[in-house]
Amino acid sequence: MGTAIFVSVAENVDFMRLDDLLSQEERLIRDSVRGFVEEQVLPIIEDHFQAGTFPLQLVDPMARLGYLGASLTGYNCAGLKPVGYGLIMQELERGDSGLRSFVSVQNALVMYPIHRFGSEEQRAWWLPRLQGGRAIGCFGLTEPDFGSNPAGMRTKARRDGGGFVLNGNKAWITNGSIADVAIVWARLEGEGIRGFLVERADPGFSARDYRHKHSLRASVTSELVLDDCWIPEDRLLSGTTGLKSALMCLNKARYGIAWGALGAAMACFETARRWTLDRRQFGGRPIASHQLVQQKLVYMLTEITKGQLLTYRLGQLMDRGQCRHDQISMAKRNNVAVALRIARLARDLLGANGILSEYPVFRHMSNLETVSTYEGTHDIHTLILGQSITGIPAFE
Ligand code: TGC
Ligand code: FAD
Repeated sequence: MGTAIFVSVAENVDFMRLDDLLSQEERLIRDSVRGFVEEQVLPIIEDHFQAGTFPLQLVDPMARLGYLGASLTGYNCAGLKPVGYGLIMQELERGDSGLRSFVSVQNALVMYPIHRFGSEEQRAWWLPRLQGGRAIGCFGLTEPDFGSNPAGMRTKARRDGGGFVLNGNKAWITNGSIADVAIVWARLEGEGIRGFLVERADPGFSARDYRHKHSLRASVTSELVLDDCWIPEDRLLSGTTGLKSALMCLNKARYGIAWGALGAAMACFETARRWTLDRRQFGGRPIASHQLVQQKLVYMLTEITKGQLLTYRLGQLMDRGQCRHDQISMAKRNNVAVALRIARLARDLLGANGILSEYPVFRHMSNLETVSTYEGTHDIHTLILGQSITGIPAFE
């Protein structure tokens, strides 16, 4: 009996038997993405992380496996329910946060806004290309002086003959320089914040990569420059009606991050558990036999399990169309914070070996520093929840 529990915890990090709640299709999705990550991601990801490059060769297989646009319907998209989509994010981030970021951005921040706010022509042109990995997208909301507070954005658009002229800078944009299309949020003169489709070859558009990052190294991060960038009239996402439209996209991405962070945490927990059972100090007993070490492992598994229950329930609510944005904030805030703490504890338990690239924990730990900041920092989600509890916004 003791051995059976031991084995099940080790294999799935599924202490509360969440598997029993998943449909057969969801279990298949989870296992298939896990297999993809083990076979095609883990053997190459560390080299890409060290080199500071995104593994572009994975885009085609991920497209074929249906990960791009997975939660959308029509246009070749898989039409998965939220839990199935979340499991894809979990397993991809078990590999690397940079890979999950790529898929998050393509799904939640590029395909979703085109699907939700675009015209039929925009959907028909872009969605099959983005789904098939023949086009890559990015999402430009943040600016150098407006990160947590995008409402202050300075990027402007004005109507000009049969189109728009855009001016401004977007900062820290995932996939920026490899994107064929950027969803750019700008203040349209007299009309408020709207979303625009800017293409790579548009005159006045350019992208410059950030170099020497210590985090999310297997991901492209760029600054976008819009210098009198002219785009035709049909590039407006006509359904966008203010900052709220951009925030709706963030909800989708934050939901995926809440699942993804658990994948990184599971990888760290599994590594630490194996390590502490093998590693011997003081009289030849495994370090896992010491109470302080067990306490750390218990913390890790408990927090992963609580995080799993949170995301599963969120998925159910999203499926029923009952999910509020403050509920998503709670899951993003909690799961990323515990994942970061779990990664740091795993690094600690591996001792000196914890800093080696032979083990994934330091990579996950440094990635999770970014994940804690993007899509709303930990403290911005604290304030969102504070407002929801008290009715009082404390942002200013
Ligand atoms: P506020 O006045 O509170 O709200 C304006 C309107 O929007 C509504 N709203 C939301 N609606 C849907 N979803 C949400 N999450 C919403 N949050 C607010 C709100 O009810 C209101 O509606 P209405 O009908 O009353 O007009 O807006 P605010 O300007 O005060 O902003 C609030 C705040 C601070 C929470 C918001 O600005 C925020 O979330 N800031 C954080 C910024 C952020 O998360 N940026 C992410 C950039 S993208 C990114 O990081 C990608 S990483 C990609 C990767 O995975 O690699
Ligand atoms: P700031 O807003 O300057 O915050 C700095 C600190 O101040 C934080 O601790 C914050 O919590 C705190 N703070 C700010 N306001 C308050 C307040 N009112 N009360 C208390 N504390 C406060 N953006 C995109 O648009 N698209 C992308 O694809 C994208 N990808 C990214 C990829 C990477 C690798 C990174 C690092 C960032 C990315 N971002 C992207 C940007 C990200 O969303 C922002 O970094 C984030 O929203 C925080 O903004 P900031 O960095 O300007 O920090």
